[in-house]
Amino acid sequence: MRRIWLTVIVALAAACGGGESERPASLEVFGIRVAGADYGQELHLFTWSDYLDPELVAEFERTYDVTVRIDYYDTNEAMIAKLQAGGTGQYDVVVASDYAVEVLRKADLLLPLTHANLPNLKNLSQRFREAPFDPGNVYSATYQWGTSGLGVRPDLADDSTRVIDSWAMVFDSASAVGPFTMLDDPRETIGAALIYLGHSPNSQDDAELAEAERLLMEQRSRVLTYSPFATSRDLLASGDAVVAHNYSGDVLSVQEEVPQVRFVIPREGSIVWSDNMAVPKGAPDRRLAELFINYILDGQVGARLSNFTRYASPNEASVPAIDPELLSDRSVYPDSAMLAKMEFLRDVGEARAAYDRIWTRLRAGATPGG
Ligand code: N2P
Repeated sequence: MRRIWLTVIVALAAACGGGESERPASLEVFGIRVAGADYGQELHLFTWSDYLDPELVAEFERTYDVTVRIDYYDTNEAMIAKLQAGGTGQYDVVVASDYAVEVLRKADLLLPLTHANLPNLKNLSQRFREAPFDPGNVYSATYQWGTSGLGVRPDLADDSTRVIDSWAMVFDSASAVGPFTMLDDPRETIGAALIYLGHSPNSQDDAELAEAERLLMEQRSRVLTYSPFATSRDLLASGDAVVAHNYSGDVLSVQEEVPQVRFVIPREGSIVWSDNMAVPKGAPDRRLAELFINYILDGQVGARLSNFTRYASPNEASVPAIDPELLSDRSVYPDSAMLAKMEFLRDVGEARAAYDRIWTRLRAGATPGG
């Protein structure tokens, strides 16, 4: 029996006659009491695609008698650009990666979270309550976390014994095992090159960035395509790509269809990231935004979310209900030795322009005529 339904207290039935809404005057669920009059009809969410179980959306809609409208993006840069171009007033909740929270906060595009409306914040594990990009969850609450690495099809490799846990499979032509894709994402792909060269993916050093650019330019003619994570996932599933630079969960989700797929965290290190829920300045419905954030932070809901996305949960209260196979998968939950070799992306401040220039030069020549 679901505890949440037992704790639903419907204080008053909705006014009958003329009222079209079935919303109760007040309800208490997921640890928070709210008056039906305190929030509107629609939640506008801006997030990565394939990142939210439709059943959770339906449950949230039913519980609060609202409609959820979702817009999707493929990279933090696309999301930031949209919010900077006046998109803040369009969304109640935006999901942003660690360094992107920093960028949005510095651009003054976020509202502080009302902690009194978020009792489930306590469920976040300590490392996500004190994350360096937003200590104390002043502006953000973690949604999911994961790593970036290489999805591999050993079954299709030229020689499966040459499949290794190294970025060399994409950066060193002699170590290639088949066609490969790179993420169409500046921080991820420049970051991977920096890591392979032994540098930090947050480097602000001109010489290191120039070295990374040379490596990427040299690699370019061998890249099957620079693609968003969803396309990379599909190319790995179809076998067009034998190696795909991608995020952990989007690689693991291919296993349902193609059990041979593996996610490799390269031995040189890689990027660990978190995605976080935040409320943009100008959000049409801040109260509803916080109801949604609190809902996602519920222990049961968080477990269902991870079981759907195949990403790691930041929610300690979710652990007992997470699929044990997922929980014991070291490519989903890296051990401390692996985590020690991984770095979170940070806002690189002034060096943002240098990353942009490298990316523009790289991508300008990426496709014939492009
Ligand atoms: C979308 C997951 C993208 C997460 N399926 C990247 N931070």
